[in-house]
Amino acid sequence: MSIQDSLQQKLGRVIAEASNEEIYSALLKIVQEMAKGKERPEKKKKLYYISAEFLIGKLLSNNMINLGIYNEVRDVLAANGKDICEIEEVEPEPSLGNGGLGRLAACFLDSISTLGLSGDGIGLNYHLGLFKQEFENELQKETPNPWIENESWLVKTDVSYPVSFKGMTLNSRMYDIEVTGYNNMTNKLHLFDVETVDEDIVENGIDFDKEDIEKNLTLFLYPDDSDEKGRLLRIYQQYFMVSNGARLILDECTAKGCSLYDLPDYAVIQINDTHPTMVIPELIRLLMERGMEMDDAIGVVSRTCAYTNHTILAEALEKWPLGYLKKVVPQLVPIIEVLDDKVRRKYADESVAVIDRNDTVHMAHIDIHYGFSVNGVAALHTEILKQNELNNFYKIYPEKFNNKTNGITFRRWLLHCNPLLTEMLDFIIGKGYRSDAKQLERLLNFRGDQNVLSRLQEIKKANKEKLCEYLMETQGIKLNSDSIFDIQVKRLHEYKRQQMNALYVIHKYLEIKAGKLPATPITVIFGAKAAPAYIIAKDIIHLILCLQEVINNDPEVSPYLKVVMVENYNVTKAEKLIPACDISEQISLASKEASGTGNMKFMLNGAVTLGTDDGANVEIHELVGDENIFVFGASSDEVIEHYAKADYISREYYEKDADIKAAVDFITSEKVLAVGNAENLTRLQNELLKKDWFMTLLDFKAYAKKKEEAFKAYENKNEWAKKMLVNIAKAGYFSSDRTIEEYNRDIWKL
Ligand code: GLS
Repeated sequence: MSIQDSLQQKLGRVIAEASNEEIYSALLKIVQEMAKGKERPEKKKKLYYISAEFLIGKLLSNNMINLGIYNEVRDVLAANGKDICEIEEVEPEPSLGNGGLGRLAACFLDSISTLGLSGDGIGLNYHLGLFKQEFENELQKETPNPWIENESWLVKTDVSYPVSFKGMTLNSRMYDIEVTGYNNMTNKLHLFDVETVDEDIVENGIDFDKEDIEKNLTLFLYPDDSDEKGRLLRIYQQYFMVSNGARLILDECTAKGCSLYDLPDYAVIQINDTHPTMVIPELIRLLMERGMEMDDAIGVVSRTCAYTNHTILAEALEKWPLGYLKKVVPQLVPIIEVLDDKVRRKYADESVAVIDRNDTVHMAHIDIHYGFSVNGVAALHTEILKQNELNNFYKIYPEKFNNKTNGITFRRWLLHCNPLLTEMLDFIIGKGYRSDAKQLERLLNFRGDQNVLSRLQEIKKANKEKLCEYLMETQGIKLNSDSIFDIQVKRLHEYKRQQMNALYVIHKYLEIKAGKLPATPITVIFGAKAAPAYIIAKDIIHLILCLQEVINNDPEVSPYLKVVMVENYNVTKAEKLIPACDISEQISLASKEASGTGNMKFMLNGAVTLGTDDGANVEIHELVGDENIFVFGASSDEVIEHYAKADYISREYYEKDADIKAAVDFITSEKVLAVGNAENLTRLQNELLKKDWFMTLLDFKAYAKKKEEAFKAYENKNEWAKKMLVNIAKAGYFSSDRTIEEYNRDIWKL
């Protein structure tokens, strides 16, 4: 049946008369049926990717692209007076992730299916997601982000397990989302839920009773953990996720005839960061329950589990007091004690213990000792793990350590988000790059082709205009599409240094006020959510919103400089921002950004990176060469040395440099205080002057200088277009298909 016919059949009437909502739900059903028809036949060995986050984004268009029906649907709709973009707007974005780590998991599922590998995701079905960000009085306000509707991608299954906590058992329910690969088969994302969850317990913003586990377990991703109740809730969530996951894995393997001792031949479990670490003791416990000796169980599990490390920030490497585990999952405690005991018997080194002298359990240590692989997510990051952060482990297990540089799915981050560029690429280099990303390099042959260079500029301009329209509609902000779009969108964190970019905005504002005008107007765009309990991050958002107010309303300055903070930055917004970007801000303090994946998305869409030699920026730099990237700042070695010597004093930079002083002082100037709060602004200023843990002032001058260089280079339109072209052409390496091939070759062996 043609798309037109099946759509009309589902609608029960002609397309032209149906509402966008009706068309969306009819398409959803058509796509689900098609995806189901492509479900992978069971193979002996399967990968289970366990993750607290899967930032999957809207699914309709992506699924239609992967099923090969997107263009046909678009044309049928258009012929009936309907706009596919408006249908896309109807779909709520599932809010199941926070940042790069969650989006990576989603890109991986796409590539696993695209490569025809057998692999499912396991996670939780958070009803209210992370949170929705609203701006009120120049401050971030958090509200619930409900996304589950009657008609959704979630398919209720009959899988359910009783999960026991101390003094309580909760019955789970598994929901599935089909994940269809590009021109290939369908795997599943399994999301576990509790039927007793109750959204009505949430009041004024995102507050709720943290002790009412039956009702709150799957409400939010990363509930506030600034108090003990919040931390216990996270343990409840994590155990619920892994206990369900572990049972599903054992059930599926036994159904295939696996004798539990052969588990590693049937299953490989990729532990995405430390949130799912309890899957290790839980599997050991379940195997023992099924009659296996403990030592055998430990051996089997250790050959099944592999761990990915995504950060060196101490705050993100989870540690739980043993007392918390006793309160929530006492059944795991004796197992974790044995795991610790075995380590202590073998290695005298206290730094590699599972349970330290303060009775704190180091989750990553469990993963490293009792998993067979430990990988970092970019070359530099893996080196830092081996030589610094995890050096004591590397000395024990050199063979376990390996690097898997992150990647992104080109289906979403090129084909879907940038149809104009896709069309141009199809036309000049052929469609082969869609499944073999390396073929993008063919674009290099067109470096001297004036038509191609002009077309690249036209496409960028068209994408900028589209973004302008969108920001006008959604936030009432008027932007100039002829200005330079300088974009920093990512989670808000001091190490990512949005505050450094904000200081630059102030610097530029002061320059313009003093009569020094930029050759081309500049638009600086931010988008970021701050964790609700992260005070300084929220102060940085406050500063940016104040600057937006001050600068955009200053008639002397706003024709040359504008600032925008995009509200509720998410995947949907990323898809609109990234194709419109000229300068991609990747300015983390060197050594701190494990990889970054936004950097790859921007590059692929023809933005030029302004960044430090950090994370995957290092690899981008190597690929595109010095002329096609703007790199500045202290190197990771220098930064690591500063930390080791504790010799960085931010105030010295402030005192010896007039530009730095002026920018920092401006934070609490009359102009800013007229629109903002003294408390937030003073706190932020003090943080910069007295602490500045992520060395903003250290790199500020180098940053400002490089940025000027980038702006100057932009003036030569043709040379800039060549830089765009080289960035696109060299982005092939960052396809998540390449990353997944490497995971499979070195770790999963499916
Ligand atoms: C992160 C890192 O901060 C990012 O650099 C990285 O790209 C991402 C995926 O590997 O993982 N780690 C983390 O805790 N959140 C992230 O986004």
